Amino acid sequence: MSSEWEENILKPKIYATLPIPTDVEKFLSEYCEVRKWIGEDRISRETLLQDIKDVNGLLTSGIRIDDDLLENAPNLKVVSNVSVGFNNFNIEAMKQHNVIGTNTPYVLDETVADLTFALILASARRIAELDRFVKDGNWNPTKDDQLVFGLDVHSSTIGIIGMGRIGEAVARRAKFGFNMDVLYYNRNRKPEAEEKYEAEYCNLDSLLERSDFIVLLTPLTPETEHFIGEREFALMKKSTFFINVSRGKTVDEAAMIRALENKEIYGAGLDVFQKEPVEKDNPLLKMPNVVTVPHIGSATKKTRDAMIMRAAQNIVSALTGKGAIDSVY
Ligand code: 8YV
Repeated sequence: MSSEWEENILKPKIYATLPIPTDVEKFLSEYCEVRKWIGEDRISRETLLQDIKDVNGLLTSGIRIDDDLLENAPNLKVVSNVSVGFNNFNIEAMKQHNVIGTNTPYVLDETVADLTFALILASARRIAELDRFVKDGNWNPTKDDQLVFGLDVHSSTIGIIGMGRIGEAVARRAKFGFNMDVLYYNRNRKPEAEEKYEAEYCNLDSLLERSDFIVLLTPLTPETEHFIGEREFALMKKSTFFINVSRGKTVDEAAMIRALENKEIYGAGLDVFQKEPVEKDNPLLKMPNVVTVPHIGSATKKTRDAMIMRAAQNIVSALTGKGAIDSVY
């Protein structure tokens, strides 16, 4: 009967760059020797490259997986993202090094759709701005309260760019929760969504011209970098709100700032930014008609726990060859 020490020698080694709940660590330890970054701050690139020299699996999120890292980890077989987005993967390099890449789809769809609607409601009804207004003691008796008027969400038109699973969850809330007309633009038609939510497929320009709320939900790829820029903002109505819950770089942020400053659009709700954390002097942070949150799309305990368990299952399946995995290529 081999000792635990011998068993650990036999087990594949994995490295986690983010905190792991106890039940997930227990699950992983059954199959792997688990090593983890225990520093207070985000792990530095230098330390990471040092620590993963002999590991077989990497459990992470947002870390750039490129040739440099892969050269440094010759035994690496799998990188498991605790996120549905995988723009941090250099897929060609991973293929070259025969390293599997996995993500965490499905488990966050509803949570991200909730946050999307929170940004729609908060920007249209000026929740963040008026919360500050009240807390700063500016609420005084007035004859006419037009000062605090917002715009209606119910019965308006939503335009969803990127009708994937999260897009459909947003469409469902829009149709059945807010009696909104649903327009969508996507690489391919979604007959089911058209059926279920009376979602109207239209070309990008038509969606941009007709929508009261434009929701960007495309993954970040070389094709979608700066997908929304000067030309697209110029097509939008002056009463339109722009909502970004995808990635900061799918938008030309400078063009968005100009569109807001020139009142080409009415406001925005942003979960993601070109640079994260966003720079303290970013003009967006000074605009009362822009609601900003720190990339919290999937940030509920229940959903993040589900994401990290799914990522753990992916890494074990990839290393043991047993069970399904959410491979991204
Ligand atoms: C992640 C996300 O939490 O899943 C994604 O693609 O953007 C979020 O759910 C984020 O990537 C963490 O860095």
